[in-house]
Amino acid sequence: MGYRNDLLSSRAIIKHGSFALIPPDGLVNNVLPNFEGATLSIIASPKLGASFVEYLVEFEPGGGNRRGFGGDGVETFVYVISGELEINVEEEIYVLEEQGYLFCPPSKSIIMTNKSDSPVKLVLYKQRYIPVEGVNEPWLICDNVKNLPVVNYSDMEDVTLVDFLPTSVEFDMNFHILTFQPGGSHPFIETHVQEHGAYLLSGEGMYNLDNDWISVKKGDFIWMGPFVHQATYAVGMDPLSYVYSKDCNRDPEI
Ligand code: UGY
Ligand code: MN
Repeated sequence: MGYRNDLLSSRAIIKHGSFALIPPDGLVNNVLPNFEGATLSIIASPKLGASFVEYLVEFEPGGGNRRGFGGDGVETFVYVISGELEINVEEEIYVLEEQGYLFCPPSKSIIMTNKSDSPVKLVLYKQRYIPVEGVNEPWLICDNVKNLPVVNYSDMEDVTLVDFLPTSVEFDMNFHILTFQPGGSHPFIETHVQEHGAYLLSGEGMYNLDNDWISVKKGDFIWMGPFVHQATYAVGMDPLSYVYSKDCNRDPEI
């Protein structure tokens, strides 16, 4: 990297407990036990105010986590941005290609290995599962976004939505992809109890976060905390698209 060649500046905005915009250029590598051959950044954690932990991970060929990630009440989710990843859950083997994903229920852990000869880049996520009396544990889901239905979002043709997990009450989280054609926007500014961890897969937009309009683009990560204002206009030439988490199906504790 070497010496700086300009004034130090950043588009990052960190508002603990409210929202955060984390562009890729400020990310540093976090070394974690059991992750080998990995370049990894923690992009959301309870220290920020999030109730989950999210990571951007690149495993080089031969890299992985062979000790097991998640389990003991912690559910996990993997989305492959590029490359190919092998995941073992107990005796089963799952091979995730680009846009492949896997949700692992809280009683099981995942073993991740890059058996290919190119790097694999993924979004990794974990959250403590909230059990409910009389409701069964969720089940493992592994699929590829290419197989999922794409539906119009809120009766608009220039905004589309993909849901990754069943809307069934066993699941207390979901992942989705929202895509806005240039000029497309949310129909209103949302304010809701659920949190999001959103990784921008393509395009550019003006995003309203806590009622400030902020430029965002491909490669950025946005954490949206409970009740924070949120909505976007897509700008530029390419569709604005992001893969994001959302907690669901649970009555808050009092
Ligand atoms: O699902 C959502 O709440 C989504 N519409 N939020 C967002 O895009 N910020
Ligand atoms: Mn939302």
